Amino acid sequence: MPQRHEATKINDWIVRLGDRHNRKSEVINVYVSLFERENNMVSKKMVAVVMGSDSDMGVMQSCIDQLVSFDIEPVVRIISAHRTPQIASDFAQNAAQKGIQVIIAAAGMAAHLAGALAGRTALPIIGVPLSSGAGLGGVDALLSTVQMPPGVPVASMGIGKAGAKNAALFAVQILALSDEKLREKLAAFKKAQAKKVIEKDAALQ
Ligand code: RP5
Repeated sequence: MPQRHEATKINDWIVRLGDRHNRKSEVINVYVSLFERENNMVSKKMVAVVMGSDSDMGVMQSCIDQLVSFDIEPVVRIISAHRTPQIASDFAQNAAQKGIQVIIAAAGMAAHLAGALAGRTALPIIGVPLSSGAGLGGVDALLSTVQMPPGVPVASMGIGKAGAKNAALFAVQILALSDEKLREKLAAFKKAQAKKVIEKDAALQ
């Protein structure tokens, strides 16, 4: 049975090939997903974490770390709905064909990234509103992310680090619907989390 890194290399190669032959990659990606599932592997590229600026990385690292703790290595991109709108549009339009199943989009200030991506793909978009130094403490980004018009949903998390971590967990929950290994990891995560609270309570008694 091939090791995980070998399968990842094969997957990368197929995606590169797929870029050249467009729709063929959709079919190939289905086979890669089945192969990975058969071998209890989590695909490297099932989740994308996109942020509006490198200044968002300080907070979004916690999202990436949370995904990695579930053995999901996300595609990480800096893409701005305002500064690089064409790249944002191309990214959203090509994401599904590259095997991405969930997109986490984080931005501060007038945060249009999650909504702009949602307008260009049917993949589930999880929005993370961020607080930027020049903004209104993140409320500006929260309202921009959460108030989507009917027909173009974005699952908005809370502001900042808590929202970033929850975005990762929400992505895991979506993927876990069709992945038994992830379901087991989620159950273990919840159990460990509960244990910590119980221990803290016990320490006070
Ligand atoms: C948003 O504007 C970014 O997501 C970031 O939170 C904020 C400020 O960006 P920089 O000026 O730091 O690049 O688009």
